[in-house]
Amino acid sequence: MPASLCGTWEMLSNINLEGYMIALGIGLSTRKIALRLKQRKVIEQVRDKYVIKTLSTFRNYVFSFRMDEEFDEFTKGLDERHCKSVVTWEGNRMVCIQKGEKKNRGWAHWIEDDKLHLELYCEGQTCKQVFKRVA
Ligand code: ECB
Repeated sequence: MPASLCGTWEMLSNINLEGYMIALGIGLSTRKIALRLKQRKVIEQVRDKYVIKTLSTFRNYVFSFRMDEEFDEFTKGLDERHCKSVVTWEGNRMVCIQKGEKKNRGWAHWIEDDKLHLELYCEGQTCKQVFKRVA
C-alpha cells in the first residue's frame, strides 16, 4: 500500500484549471469564480471504501468509491455529467478513469515530498494541483 493520501490538504498551486474547465465546457462566469478558489481536499478511508471531498467557499464536490470497482459518478456542481469511473492503484498513484461523453478523462493522485499531487485531465488538457497537509 502506497503512502496514505488520507488527511486534510490545502491547495498550494493550480496550473491550467482554465484549460481543463474549457475542455469540460464550463461557462466563463463560473470559470472566473472557480479560478479564484483555494480548494481543500479531505481524503478518508474506512476499510476498502474511500471518500474524497473537494471543498471550497463556492461549491463542494464529494464522492466515494471502492478500489477496482466501476461505479456511476455524477459530477454534480462541476460539469454535471455521468461517467463510469474506476479507481485503481498504479504503483504509488491512485488513478481514476472517467468514461463518458468526454474523451481521455480522469485524474491521478500521489504523494511527493510530503505534498499531495493531483493531475486532472480531459481531452488533451491537464490541470496540475499541489496541496500541503494541514491535518
Ligand atoms: C469543488 C470545488 C471547485 C468548484 C468549482 C466549481 C465549478 C467549476 C466546474 C467544473 C470545473 C471542474 C473541476 C474543478 C476542479 C476540481 C474539482 C474536483 C475535481 C475532482 O474530480 O477531484 C477528484 C480528485 O481529487 C475527486 O473527485
